[in-house]
This record gives sequence, structure tokens and C-alpha cells, in this order.
Amino acid sequence: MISLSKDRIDKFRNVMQQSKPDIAIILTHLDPDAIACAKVSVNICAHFKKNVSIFYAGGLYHPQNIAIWNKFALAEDFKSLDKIDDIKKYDTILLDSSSLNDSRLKGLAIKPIIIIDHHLTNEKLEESENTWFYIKSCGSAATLVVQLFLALELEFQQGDDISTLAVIALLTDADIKLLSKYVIPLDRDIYVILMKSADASRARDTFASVKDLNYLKLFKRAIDNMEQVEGVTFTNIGFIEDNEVGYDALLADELCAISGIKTIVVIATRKDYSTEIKVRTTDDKIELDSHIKERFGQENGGGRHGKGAARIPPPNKDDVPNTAKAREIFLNYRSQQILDKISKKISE
Ligand SMILES: [Mn+2]
Repeated sequence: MISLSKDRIDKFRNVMQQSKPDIAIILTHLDPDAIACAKVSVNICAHFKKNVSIFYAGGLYHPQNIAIWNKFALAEDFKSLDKIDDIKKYDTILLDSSSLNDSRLKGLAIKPIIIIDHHLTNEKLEESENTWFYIKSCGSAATLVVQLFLALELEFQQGDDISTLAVIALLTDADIKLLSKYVIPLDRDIYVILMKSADASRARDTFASVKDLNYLKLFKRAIDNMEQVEGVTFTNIGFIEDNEVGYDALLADELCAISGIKTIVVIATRKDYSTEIKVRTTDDKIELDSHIKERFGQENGGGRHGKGAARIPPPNKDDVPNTAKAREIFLNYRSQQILDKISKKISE
């Protein structure tokens, strides 16, 4: 396995040793990758005898995140970023994200001493004597954090939470069976090492437990309302309750894995009449997020609304339908509007 050079590790040790006694790990989103990065990093910080707290922006949304949250009792360690008392008290570590201007930070000025991320951004982050940045395109940020953990000669215990969470992160971000186009040999090497200690049945359970009766109800709607337009499969699942938010993403993931479906668009409308759009494709040649940004605006597609996702804000109060008939027309109108936007060629 490719290891980090001795110089890089020495520098990491220095940065950690010189840091403040209190470290805040900042996550701009909660997903399996960010969660695993944070938990492995807690062990790294503990190795340097630091007090560490994890703060996150946003919410859990995707049912898989909720399953992980409950199964691994994460509520104990993870605090909402709104609860951060005095940011100056801490040195900060930014994981699975490297944007300091991320809108999800709500203007919180952070100067991380450590950044580990697998998304390349346009922001020019320059490492100084007191900072350590590791940004490299690969399947998951957990790969890079685990590589660092191992390079520091730390060890996983048989069946521990952190190796299990890292396996879940890899299987989610780097795609089941590590088939994502972003996967590099390092991801596979790390996966093999993790599987020696991870609790595979617990990892499997986490994937299986997300499908409940809500899922089944929405799945039926998705199947009933499915239509094919020029090789793209559309489905409008209609209104979703607040506790069903995120199921649209899960449905898109699942439907995209069905043979014969190449690109899937799942449309769902929330109580405030905003519309969530989730797009998944198996076509490696499509740069999905840039297409989504072109059509739905820059804050979509890997921006504020996540990978493969877009959102149409709620209509003006006066335009909110209040009869069943008007609601039906609204849903049809939104479907058509989205269908038009998606099938339109970028050059038009
Ligand atoms: Mn990630």
C-alpha cells in the first residue's frame, strides 16, 4: 500500500503537538463518509492527548444516515454547529469538505489546522508551517483518514465501531463493490485492511435496515408513476411528509441499480411546495453535477443540496394550491417543468 512519506507524517505530528488542547472537528454535512472520518479522527486526536468535539452542519436526511446514527449511538458525540460556544477556544479540523466559504458553515470563520478531503475545489488552500492539508481525489475521505491513522501506527480493534464505520463510508461514497469512477487503488487497499477488523454483519445490517414501511409506500408510488423519456426514467412520488425526507434519495439510489434504468430522476414535493429532485445515472460519461448546475442553478448538484440533487424553492404564498384539483395540476406542472429542464440540451 502507498503510505504517506515520513516527512508528511512528521509534519502532521508537529501540527498536532503544537495545536490548542481543544480540537473541534467540523463537518459541513452528515453522511457515512463524514461520520467515519470524524470518528477515526477522534482516535487520532486522543493519541495526541487532545480534547476533541465533533460539530456538524445540516441534518441527517437520508434514511441510511439515520440508521447509522442510531446503530452507532452517535448522538452522544456529535453536536450541531449551532451549539458551538466559542470557536476561538478551538483549533479546527475540516473533514470530507475543503471549502472554507461553504454556505453551510453559515459564515462561521474557520481557519482549520488540518483539512482532509477527496473533493477537489477551486479554492486555493495553501499549507503553512502550522497547517496540514491532504486533498486528493479518491473514492472517500475515510480512505485518506484511515491511511493517516495507519501511518501513525495506530491500530483497529477486532469488530470496533471505527473500522466498521469506515467500511460503511467506503461502500457508500466509493460505491458498493468500489466501482465508482473516482476509486483509486488506495481505496481498495484500505478497504481490504479495514475488513480484517470491521464487523461485516453490522455493516450489512446498516444497509438493510433503512427500508421500512414508509419506503415501501413511496417505492410503490415511484413504480406506479414511472415514465421513460428519451432514455431517462422519471418518476414523481408526489407529496412527502417531513419524516420521509431523504427517502427520495434512497429510491433514486435503489432504482438506478435496476437493470434497464440508466438515468433516474425522482421528484418529490414537500409540504411547503418546494420540490426535491434526485438524479442518479450509471453512465460514467455524464458529469451529472455540472449538468444539474447548468439547469437548476449553482447551489444545486453537489452544492448546498448535495450530490445528484436539485431543489426548486416553494412558490409565492398566493400561488400555493389549496384544492385537490389545483394540487394535482401543480404536481403535473412541476413534473413537466423538470422534464423540460432535464431533456434540454446544455447548448440551447
Ligand atoms: Mn465523502
